Amino acid sequence: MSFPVSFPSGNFSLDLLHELQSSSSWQLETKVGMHSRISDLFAAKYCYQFDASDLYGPSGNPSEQDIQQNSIGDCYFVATLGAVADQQPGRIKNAISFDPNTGNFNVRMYKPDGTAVTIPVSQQDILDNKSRGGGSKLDNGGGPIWPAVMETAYAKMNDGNWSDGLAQGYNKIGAGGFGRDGMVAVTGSKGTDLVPANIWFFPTSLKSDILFNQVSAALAQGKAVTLSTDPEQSGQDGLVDNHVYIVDRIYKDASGAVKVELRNPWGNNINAGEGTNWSGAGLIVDLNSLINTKGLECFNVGP
Ligand SMILES: [Ca+2]
Ligand SMILES: [Ca+2]
Ligand SMILES: [Ca+2]
Repeated sequence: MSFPVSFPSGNFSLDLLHELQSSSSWQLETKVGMHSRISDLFAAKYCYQFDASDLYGPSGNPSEQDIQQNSIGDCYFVATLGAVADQQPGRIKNAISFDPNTGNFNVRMYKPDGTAVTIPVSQQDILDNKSRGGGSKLDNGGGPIWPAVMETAYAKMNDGNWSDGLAQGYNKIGAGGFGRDGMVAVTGSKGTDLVPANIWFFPTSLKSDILFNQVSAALAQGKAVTLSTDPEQSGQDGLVDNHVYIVDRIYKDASGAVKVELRNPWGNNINAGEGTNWSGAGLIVDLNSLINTKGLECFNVGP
């Protein structure tokens, strides 16, 4: 739950009022001054717009449904966040801690070489992320803040000077990337890319079967999986080009065709083009078709 700045409950103000009623004007001035200083102290220590109770939804766990990418071009990062949230929620929860003494969320994140760093995300940083139309639902009417906290930490990790704002970091992460770039930032491992072009010597149906076995095994083992797209070389596959999706499921239909159930990190498929314009986030695509059009760049399987 999000509340505007709130104050500790109790009869603090009422008691003070009674005292003030029996004070001389000199005493009054002193006591009002003290009250104001004490209030400042309380405000500094206890009253934050965001705290640990705002991180997750009612389930107490992060979910892919908390992701809604808007104005920052980091689909590869927020799709990875969603995939990790659903498969390994503990990884997200362990990465974020709230410090009630500073109001900061401290985030463990990983550089491209896998080195762990801890990034402080302030109250103001979260509002800044919201105003930029970030990857949480905070800027879409409200929602759990963990994606905004993680995305802000990622921008800060990519910004050389926090004191002049985070434009540099947001521009860098918004310039695009691969699923593996998001995966290393969140988990410390780039994971494994499964690239159909690397098994070119097999016919499509065999490639499809190989990928089916690898991806279904990964999901069954609780690993996070994303899918990156390329512009098709022929036809249309229903997926936004140069985009990264969360892989929710892979299965064979009654005819044996391999289907992939994806979730768009936009939180919808509005203006997706290719005949897939609807308000829902999910969509199901045919893996053979993705391979034939060359619209499937790769799957990325996390640790
Ligand atoms: Ca958003
Ligand atoms: Ca900066
Ligand atoms: Ca496409």
